[in-house]
Amino acid sequence: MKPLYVLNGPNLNRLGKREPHIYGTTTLTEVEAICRQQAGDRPLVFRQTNSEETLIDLVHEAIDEAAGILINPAAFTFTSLALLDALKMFEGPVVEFHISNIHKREPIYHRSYVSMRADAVLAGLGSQGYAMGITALIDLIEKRQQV
Ligand code: CA2
Repeated sequence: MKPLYVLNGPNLNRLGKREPHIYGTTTLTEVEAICRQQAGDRPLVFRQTNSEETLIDLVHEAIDEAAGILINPAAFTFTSLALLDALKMFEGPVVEFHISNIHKREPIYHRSYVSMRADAVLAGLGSQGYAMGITALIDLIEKRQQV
């Protein structure tokens, strides 16, 4: 079975340690455990990087390896056409995930390039919401297999 890829962008390695009023107190290590538990028997690759280049390289790796991608691109959501281009090369389902509700925030957080490729977007469910992101991704993968 091909793995699910869960990719996390810049600063998310600090999750649970700063701005708990926005991002909560759950750490990224705990998020990984949540994702693995929700994925059940499905293999899962979980990565975080602060580098745009590395994030694009990870999407390239997923193009060859992954059944689907759940991505929290963090600030690259709003800036990276290169990330959008890489995601467009991926043929499986893509779920865009944000811990906070980006649409409730300042206007600079409202235009997501990644949403132009994502099959589904989840925002505002907190870190525990990664579990729902995994369920949504598996659902999208299974629906494609039925076609
Ligand atoms: O809500 C999200 O998941 C975001 O993708 C997080 C990004 C932010 O740029 C997006 O607008 C929404 C940034 C996360 C900043 O990382 C922190 C991690 C821990 C504590 C404070 C900030």
